[in-house]
Parts: sequence; structure tokens; C-alpha cells
Amino acid sequence: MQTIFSGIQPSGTITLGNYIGAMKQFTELQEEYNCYFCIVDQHAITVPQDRLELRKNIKSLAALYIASGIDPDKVTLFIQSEVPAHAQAGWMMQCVAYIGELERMTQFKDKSTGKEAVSAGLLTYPPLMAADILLYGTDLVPVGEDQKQHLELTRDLAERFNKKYNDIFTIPEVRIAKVGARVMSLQDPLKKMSKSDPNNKAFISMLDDPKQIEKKIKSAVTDSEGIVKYDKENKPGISNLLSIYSILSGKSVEDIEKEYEGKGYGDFKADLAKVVIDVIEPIQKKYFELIDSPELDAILDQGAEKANRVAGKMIKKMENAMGLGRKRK
Ligand code: ATP
Ligand code: LTN
Repeated sequence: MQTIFSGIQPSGTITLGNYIGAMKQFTELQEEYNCYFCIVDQHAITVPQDRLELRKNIKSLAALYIASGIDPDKVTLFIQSEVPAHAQAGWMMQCVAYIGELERMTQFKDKSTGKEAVSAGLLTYPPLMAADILLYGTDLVPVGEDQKQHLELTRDLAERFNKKYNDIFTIPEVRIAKVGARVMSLQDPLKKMSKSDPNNKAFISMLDDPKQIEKKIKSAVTDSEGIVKYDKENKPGISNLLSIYSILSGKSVEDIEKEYEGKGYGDFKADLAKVVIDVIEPIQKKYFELIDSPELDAILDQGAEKANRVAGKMIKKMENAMGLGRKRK
């Protein structure tokens, strides 16, 4: 059975973008692969976090994984900081990566430009991400479009390590959903929907209540033409809403366009809100059952134990390959 690894940062409550681009794929893949799904809290601290908020977001993300359909009996669900091998391997991969290639990462440029204090961790984020993936002999990494560049770098670093030290890493492939890999902001359809967007109207959080969802969709930026038609270049706002509608309802974009012929954006947006609420409501119901349950802690304990066991073996191989410490079996 092939292995999958993916991670989501607990940097806020996950959005509809994270759900469509990542989480939804995860639930589909768990049947056929040996899956590791990680709450990457060490990645989240590359930008400032409030400690109590972070703690809350970690548990909340764990509950949302399960509420969205991840089955803890089938996958290994765990918190990155509870498996020290990630930081250990992250350091080794930092010593394999070059500063120049890290500086070229668009996520680094996006998150650092114009900021006064940029942490060194924001620059060295990709070697830690490479470590996450390589520790488990991962074959496939399902992510949204924005992570493609980090995956290419992960492959380069793995190949470099294999050549320079010892051939121990599997070279992972990226898996990006054909539709919905880049859900756009509701307020600026040229920007991706992001959970850490300071403008709360730009995203739908998986924990927004129905009223908030209706309001946010109603105020989503569109255009003045009033025709429900997919045209990414000229009508990015309505095209984004159409994609969301299509993915969540299972109807094709063409069918939806036909359905709203002669109708305005008002009707379309009201119906889209219903489609979104129908998907989100059952997830929320399950979430609230789970969030304070002892079951959730037991699942995370179990996940950390399994991940520690598997990743610990790879750490030994990496240290032996690099000549660190004394030879270990
Ligand atoms: P942040 O705002 O803190 O940078 P984020 O919302 O971009 O966070 P991540 O935790 O970095 O989310 O990403 C988790 C997963 O969700 C990744 O696989 C990422 O590619 C995917 N993803 C993030 N945003 C979107 C989006 N707008 N559309 C589709 N997939 C997305
Ligand atoms: N960089 C990713 C989160 C992430 C990840 C990973 C995704 C960290 N480690 C390993 C896939 C595999 C992000 O910002 N979305």
C-alpha cells in the first residue's frame, strides 16, 4: 500500500478553501492509502501566534479533520510538535537546502514582503515541510495549488540527500485536485482564500454559522454584468462562486449556468449559501460532539505514538547517512 502525507497549519479555523483543496481530497484517499495527516503547529509559529489561540486551534483542527470524514481507525492523525523527529529531520534538511532556493519561494516572499520582523523560520519553512514528508517514505502528497512549489523543492532536497549521503528517501509525487485547488478570496477574487486573512469577510470558516455564511456570500465581490457565467479572466468573482457551487453540489458548471439563465446574482448567491450550509452543517454537528471529548485526546495520543515509531526509524537512517552521533541500528 502506498503512503500519503499531508499537513494543515493550525493558524486559524480552516476555511472552505482548505476543505475543498485539501480536506475533501484526504477523505477520498484514506480508503486506498496508508495516510498520515498532521497538524503542523511548528509551521504555524513561523509567523506570530497567540499561545492560547494556537492551543485552541490545534484541538479544533483535529476535531475538524474527523468531523470532515477522516476516520482515525484508518489514518494516523497527529500533532507535529508531539513527534520530535520532525524538528530533528528539519534541521538536517536545512543543512541540505541552499539559502538562495529558499529565498525564491513565493510563500516566503508573500509572507515576508513589507514586514518589519521576519522570522528565520519563515525562510527555513520548506526544509521542515520536506522533513515532514520524507520521514514517512511518502509516495503521494495531496495539497492545494499554492503548495506545488514547496513540493518541487522537497523532491529536489530528497534527490540531493540521496545522491550526497545515501539513497534512503522515496521521492514523493504531488497530487493537486483538478477542480477547487485554488479557491479564491470572496473579497478579492485574484487572491487565494486564506484562513489568516485579516478581513474576515474574505473567507468562509468551517465554523461560521448559517447567518454569517449567507452574509459573506451575499457580500462576495462579483461584477456589474449580472450574468451567471464562468469566465475566469473577465469575471473572476462569479467564476470562483460557480466553482464552489459546482464542487459542493456535484453539478457541472454548465448545468448551473443554464439553471440561472435570466436570473440575477441575488438568486444565485442565496442558493449557493444553501449549498454551502448543507455541506458545513453536518460537519459542525460532529465537531461540537467531538471537541471536548476524551476520545479526541486518545486519538491524538495514538497518532503520535505511531508517528514517533515510524519517524524514529528514519531519523536513525538519516543520522547514519550523515555521520551524526555514533552508529545506531
Ligand atoms: P495561512 O493563511 O495560515 O497561510 P492557509 O489557509 O493558506 O493558511 P494552510 O494551512 O497553509 O492554509 O494549507 C492547508 C492546505 O489547504 C494545503 O494543502 C493548501 O494547499 C490548501 N489550501 C489553502 N488555501 C487554499 C485555497 N484557497 N484553495 C484550495 N486549497 C487551499
Ligand atoms: N506548507 C503547507 C503545510 C504543510 C504541509 C506539510 C503540507 C506543512 N508540512 C507536508 C503537505 C505536506 C501549507 O502551508 N499549506
